Amino acid sequence: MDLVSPDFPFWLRASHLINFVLIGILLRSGIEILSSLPRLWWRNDCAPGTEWLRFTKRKLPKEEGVYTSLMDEKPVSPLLALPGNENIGLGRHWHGLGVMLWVLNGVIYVVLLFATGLWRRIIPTSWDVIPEAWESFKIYLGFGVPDVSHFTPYDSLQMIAYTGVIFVIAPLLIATGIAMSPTVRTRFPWYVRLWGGHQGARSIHFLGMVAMSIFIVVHVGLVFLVHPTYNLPHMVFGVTDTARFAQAFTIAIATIVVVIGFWIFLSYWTLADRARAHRFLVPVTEIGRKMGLGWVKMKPNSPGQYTEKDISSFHWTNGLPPTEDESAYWVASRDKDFADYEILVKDITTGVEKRVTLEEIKALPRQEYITTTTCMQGWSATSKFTGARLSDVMGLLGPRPEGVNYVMATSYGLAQKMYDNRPREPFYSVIDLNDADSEMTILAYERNGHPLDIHLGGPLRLRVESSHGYKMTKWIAEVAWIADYAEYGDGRGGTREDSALQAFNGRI
Ligand SMILES: Nc1nc2c(c(=O)[nH]1)N[C@H]1C(S)=C(S)[C@@H](COP(=O)(O)O)O[C@H]1N2
Ligand SMILES: [Mo]
Repeated sequence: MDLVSPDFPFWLRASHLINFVLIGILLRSGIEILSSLPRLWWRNDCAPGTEWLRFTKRKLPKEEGVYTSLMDEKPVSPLLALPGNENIGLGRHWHGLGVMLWVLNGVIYVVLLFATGLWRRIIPTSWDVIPEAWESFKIYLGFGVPDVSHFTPYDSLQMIAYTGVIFVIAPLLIATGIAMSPTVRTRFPWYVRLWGGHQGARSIHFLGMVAMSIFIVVHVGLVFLVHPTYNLPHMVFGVTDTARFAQAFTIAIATIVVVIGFWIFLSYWTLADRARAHRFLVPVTEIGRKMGLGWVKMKPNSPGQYTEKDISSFHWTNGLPPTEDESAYWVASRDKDFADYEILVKDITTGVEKRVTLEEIKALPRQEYITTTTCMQGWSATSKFTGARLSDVMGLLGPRPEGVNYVMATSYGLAQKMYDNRPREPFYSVIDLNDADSEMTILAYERNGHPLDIHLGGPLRLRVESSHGYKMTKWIAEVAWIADYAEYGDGRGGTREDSALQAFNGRI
C-alpha cells in the first residue's frame, strides 16, 4: 500500500483533543436535554404509551391536558449531565455552544485532511479493506491483536470505523439536529419529513449519539490495549517512538483526567450561578442562531405541505389552565363559554390601550394552517389552528409608532414554576417584530375546526410558528407593544427565559 507519512502533524493531534473535549460537552448536555422529557417516539403525536424507549418509570395518563411536560422532567446528577438537576435551558445553551465549536473544529479538520492528502490514510479507496477488516475483527474476537505491520498508521478496520464516524455518524447527528429546529420545520417541512418528522429526527439523533458513544468507548479502550507502545507516543508526540511510551502514557492519562474534571467543573460552574451562565452562554450561542436561522422569514404553509392526515390524535400540554386563585376573571368567563371574553391590547410606549372582545378578534381576517408544535423539551404535535394575525390585532391600535421593538403577550394563568421558587407570576412571552409581523404568528381561537381546547390555551392563545412552544402564551390576557423587555420579569423576555433560562430567541 502506498504510504503517506505515518506522522500525526500538530493540527491533527490538536483537533483530536479539542474534539474529545467538545464531544463530552455535547454528550453531557444532550443527556440534560433528554432528561427533560425522558422518552423517545417514532410517532409525531407522542401519544402516551407509544414511546419506543423511556428512561422513566412514570406512567403517562392517556387523557389530554392533565399532565404537563414539565412534570415529566427527571433530575440527573451534574456528574453525568451538563449542567444537571433539571436545567434544560442551560443544557440547550451548552449544546448550542458545543455544536458551534464542534462543527467548526470538524470543518477545519476535514479541510486539512484533504488539503494535506492525509485523507488517504483514513478513507478506504479499495474494496480490499472489507476482507482485511474482517480478518482483524476475527483476531480481536479471539482476544488477539493484529500484527503491528498492519497499522499504516491505521488498519482496515480502523479505516472503516473512522470513515464511518467522520463521514456518516457525525453528519447524521448534524442533519438530525437541524431537523429539530422549528424555523427549519416551518420553512422546509419536506426536510423534516425526510427524517420521519420531528420525533424521527429526535430518535435518530439519539441512536447516532449511542453509536458515537460506543465508538468512543471501543476506540479509547483499543488505544490502550492494541500496541499501546506505538499508539500512545504517536497520538501524543506525533511520531512512533516506542522509547517515549511511559511519557506518552502519563500524558494521555493525565489529559483524560483533566478533561473529565473540566466537564464536571462546567456543570458546577453553571449551577453555582445560573443567571451568570445564561448571561455568558446566550449571547455566544446567539451568533449561531442569527447566522443559522435569524434571516429566515416564515411564510404560511403552501397547500399540501401538511394535510388533515398529519393531524395528531394526541397533543401534549405545558401549563395548566388558570384556577380560581390565578384568575377569577378567566374562570368566570369560562363558565359563560367565554361569551364576554376580552383582552387588553396596548401600546406601552404611548399609553394607548383598548379592550378587545373575542368576537372582535374573530371578525378580523381568518388565518388557518396545519402546523407542528414543538416544545424544546422534545415532544411534538400537529394540529390545524385558526385565528387572527397578531399584526392585525395590534393594528387595532393604529399605525405602530417609532420606538416599538417587541410584542409582549401575558396570560391570565401563572407560570408553572419560578426561578428561585418565588411566588408564581403571570406567564408572559416576548417576540421581536420580525416574528410578530409574520403571517405565521396568530392569536388562535380554533383548533382542528372547533373552539380552542381549554388545556391548549382556550379561548385565545398566541401561536408563533417560527419558534418553540415556550414563546406561545396561552390564555391570553394582554398583548402589548413594548420598547424593551428588560423592564419586565427578570428581563430575559419571557417566563421560560426567566425561570428555565431559555434563550429569548426561540427559533432553534
Ligand atoms: N400561560 C401559559 N402559556 C404557556 C405555558 C405555560 O406554562 N403557561 N407553557 C408554554 C410552553 S413551555 C409550551 S411548550 C406551550 C405548550 O403548548 P400546548 O400546551 O398547547 O401544547 O405552551 C406555552 N405557553
Ligand atoms: Mo415548552
